[in-house]
Amino acid sequence: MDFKESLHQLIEERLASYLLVVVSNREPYIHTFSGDEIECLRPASGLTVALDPVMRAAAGVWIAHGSGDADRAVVDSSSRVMVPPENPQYALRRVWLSKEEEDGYYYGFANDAMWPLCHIAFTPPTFNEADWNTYKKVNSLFAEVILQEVGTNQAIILVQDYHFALLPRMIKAQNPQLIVGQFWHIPWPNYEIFRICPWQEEILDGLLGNDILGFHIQYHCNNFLETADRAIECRIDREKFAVIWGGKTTLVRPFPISVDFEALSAEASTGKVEREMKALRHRWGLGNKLVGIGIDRIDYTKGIPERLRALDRFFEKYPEYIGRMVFIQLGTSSRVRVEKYREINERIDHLVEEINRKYESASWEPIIYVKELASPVTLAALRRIADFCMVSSLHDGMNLVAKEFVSSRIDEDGVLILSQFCGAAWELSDALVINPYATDEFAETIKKAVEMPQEEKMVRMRRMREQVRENDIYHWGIALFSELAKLRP
Ligand code: ADQ
Repeated sequence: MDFKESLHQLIEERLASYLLVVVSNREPYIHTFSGDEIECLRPASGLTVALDPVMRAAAGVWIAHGSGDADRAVVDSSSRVMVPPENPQYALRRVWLSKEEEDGYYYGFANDAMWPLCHIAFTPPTFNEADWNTYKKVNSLFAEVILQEVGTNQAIILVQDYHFALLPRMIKAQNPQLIVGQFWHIPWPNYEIFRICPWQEEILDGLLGNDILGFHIQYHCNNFLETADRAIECRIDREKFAVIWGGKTTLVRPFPISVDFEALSAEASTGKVEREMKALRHRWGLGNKLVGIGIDRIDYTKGIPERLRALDRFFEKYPEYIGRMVFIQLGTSSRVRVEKYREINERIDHLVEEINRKYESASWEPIIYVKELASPVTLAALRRIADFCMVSSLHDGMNLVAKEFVSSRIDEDGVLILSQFCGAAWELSDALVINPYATDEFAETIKKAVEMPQEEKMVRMRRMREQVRENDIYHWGIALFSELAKLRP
């Protein structure tokens, strides 16, 4: 039986009498107007891939911020719409936020305080009291909706991410019978960093409302235990890996997230992807040049300037590659209402221009920077035409781009250059692991990647594919839901 089926079975057999509620900021289905028509979009994220089938099997409720411009047009009087549209199986309950609420809670506290606080990328958080108050307000708004949806049912609530640090305590205080788990998709920093947060105790108290708190890797779990130990008067049970606070226990566990390996592998060999590979080669005049790729949401944590500097150093030291190699950086902008994001966008623009000007000729430039949100087919084609893929995050919970690259390489070719500061580096030890801050070493690693013997490339890629196949997104779901199932009385 494959992991997908086992996950269904687990939900049907062990959690059947429970209402399953997922809470996330981002919705799994977004309705938008396209002329007079309403379109339903599915944001491609690992989380939706894993939890959508689970929610279908469990006929649960997914609660999320209704952010599409046509979202209100399709819901019933309780702000619910059944999804997926073509075969409705579970309820999507939308929570409406005003522009001020979205600014303070999402762009403000979540993305301008919690995000930089948890990522050690030397970008200081902005602690704004008004944003913090809005964050609290929005967390309580979601808490009310959850309690309303649950009513008198037995329920398992699975909260997603750093947008809802206070929510678990709020719902547990109102209904202690609920089984509450949270998955934290980003790193947890060490105590020296976390203690700069003026509201550290409230945040920890909120998170310790969970029965289970999951991170990607053990290292982040350890940081969390150390933080709790030093910041509040709790007890740490190192045998059980748990925090005891106010007489209640929170288990802290690693659940390394992943991708749908089989689906990505199958997609990579389709005619559509192969046609797109040809089209991309033609569009960028790749000929027989060596091709490196980077695929990112533009964020200061992703180490994009560091990657560009390493490329600059590579061409400086090894001019024989001038004209023979191109690096394609695909970047989609995000959170541009936050100043730090506008700054990183500008920095990258300048660096690309500077490096291209330094090395370009009439018929070639070293960096092709494409600012677009690419389709799954284009992404798969790009991953397949690459000789190497660079993932150089300064700090990252997991980084799915690394696992997607490996999953698409059905030819077992291609080299992954991977930052040691990504969660993925703990699993993909056959990548060429780099420190993105060490520019010279990074440049040497690019050389090693382009000169790696074919046999070595294949051995490494085969082993990485095995690792991702054995630990796919369904495996993640099984691990998480098995732990939640153990908490039933
Ligand atoms: P993110 O910070 O968003 O996720 P990541 O895990 O790398 O980072 O996922 C990014 C996703 O966006 C990938 O699926 C990628 O293919 C896609 N993507 C990036 N650029 C794109 C583009 N230009 N066009 C189209 N798609 C693009 C957070 C944490 C991570 C953690 C995930 C999941 O920061 O550490 O791995 O959640 O838990």
